[in-house]
Amino acid sequence: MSHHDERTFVMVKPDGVQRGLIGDVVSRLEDKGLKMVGGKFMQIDEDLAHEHYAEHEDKPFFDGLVEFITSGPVFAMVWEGADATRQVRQMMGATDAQEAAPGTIRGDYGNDLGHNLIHGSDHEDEGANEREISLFFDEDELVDWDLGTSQWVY
Ligand code: RTP
Ligand code: MG
Repeated sequence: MSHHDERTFVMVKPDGVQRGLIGDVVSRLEDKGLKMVGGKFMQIDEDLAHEHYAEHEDKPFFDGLVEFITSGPVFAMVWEGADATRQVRQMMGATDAQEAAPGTIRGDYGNDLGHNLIHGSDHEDEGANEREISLFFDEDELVDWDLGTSQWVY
């Protein structure tokens, strides 16, 4: 990881998995030049959902949010690149998919506020990226590799 690079946590939510959009989301991040350094297809249990969304515990939508995020498998990922957290948030678009700009992932594919396809660490919440990465991944599940050194692709 070069000194200006940052890692961020990204997840295709159950609605995105069910609609077959894992590949599209991955493609967009690859096309942007970000680098995947971790990924796993998994089922989030109640405990992990509560921990991941702890900041929303007191909100009226919390129970529905936990129910949704545990309702089917997700694809959890770690992506690396310059300013990766902010870049991914920009590509995701607004939380409410109906308000998200065309060209953003939520704007192009998302249905509504609750079902918005993708999660990305909050860039305004200092350390959220590292916190979420360690919640979902062990250090040995992350791969340090260099996009620029393949001898097979040129
Ligand atoms: P996320 O954490 O899932 O990436 O989304 P976000 O940062 O854009 O939005 P956040 O404020 O963190 O909210 C987390 C998720 O809760 C659902 N939500 N429902 N019913 C409501 O008023 C409401 N507000 C938020 C959304 O699914 C949002 O992604
Ligand atoms: Mg959030």
